[in-house]
Amino acid sequence: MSEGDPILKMGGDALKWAWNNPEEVWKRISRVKEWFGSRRSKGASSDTDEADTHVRPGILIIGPGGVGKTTIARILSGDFDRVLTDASRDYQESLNVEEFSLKDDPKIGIVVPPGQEHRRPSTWKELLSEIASGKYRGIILLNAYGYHTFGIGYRDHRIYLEIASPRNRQKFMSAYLENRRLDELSVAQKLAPYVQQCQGKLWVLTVVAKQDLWWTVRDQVSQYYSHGPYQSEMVAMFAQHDPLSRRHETAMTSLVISNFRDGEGEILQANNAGYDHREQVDSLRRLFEIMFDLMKWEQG
Ligand SMILES: Nc1nc2c(ncn2[C@@H]2O[C@H](COP(=O)(O)OP(=O)(O)O)[C@@H](O)[C@H]2O)c(=O)[nH]1
Ligand SMILES: [Mg+2]
Repeated sequence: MSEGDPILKMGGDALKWAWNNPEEVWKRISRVKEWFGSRRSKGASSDTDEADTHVRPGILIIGPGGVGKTTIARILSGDFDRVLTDASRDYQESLNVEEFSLKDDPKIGIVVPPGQEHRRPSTWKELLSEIASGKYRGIILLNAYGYHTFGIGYRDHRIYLEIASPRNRQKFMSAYLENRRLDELSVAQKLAPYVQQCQGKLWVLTVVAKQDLWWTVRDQVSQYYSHGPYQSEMVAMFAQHDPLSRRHETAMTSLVISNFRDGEGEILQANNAGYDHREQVDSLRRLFEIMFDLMKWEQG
């Protein structure tokens, strides 16, 4: 692919790396695909799965709305073309549970429930009880340090209307980010009892996406997820369980490099200067390495 490629010019999406390194990507993807396609380790499987002809989910991707769930699901199912071509489109809230079948095995899927608060009760209930019953081998818990994309103009947002006047974009952003980080915590809290109930082997991978938007405060972010309130939630989630049957990892990454805009296209925060293509490549590489590690642990 030359630099003049029209898809690359659509802008915003630095999965150019994937585009420019197809061999390396496919090597990695095929290992991940193999893993998704393998049977779960003993103890986590159930007999009914054998006869199940429906999409059999292996990995659950969960998190608040707008954090990047659909994007990471596409990357993990090898759907780079769609990630590239969709980058220029407006954000679409996912209304239903999305199932991404890995390209050549329709029986294996990645399940992505919608994240918006008002959509949670109906779609999450079943998924949560499936976690407890051991249907998933792993959960990707997606966060974005509060940078949750939303679909309306920021001045119409409930959080904007709640801040004391004089209101402005900056005040909105700090209130919004704080509020959304609390929502990330509430997702982890909600998940905890079901993860505790699950009898078999189960890994949880915390992915903190949108690194390109919080790169300048990365020490703070890393502190927040590895020592702060988020970590306390994770400790609670894994309490009272045989450490051999649980594993938690954290990966910080940028799935896409793009400005943070509201639903009307206004830039609320530019992606951080100093975060470039190379940082993103490294972050995606680390994400894949962690996944290979989890794969080995699962089979061990
Ligand atoms: N800047 C930036 N934007 C991202 C990143 N990951 C996803 N996005 C964007 O965030 C928006 C929401 O992503 P999506 O995958 O639809 O979120 P979902 O609601 O959790 O499924 C989309 O416009 C993505 O392009 C990232 O790492 N950095
Ligand atoms: Mg989605």
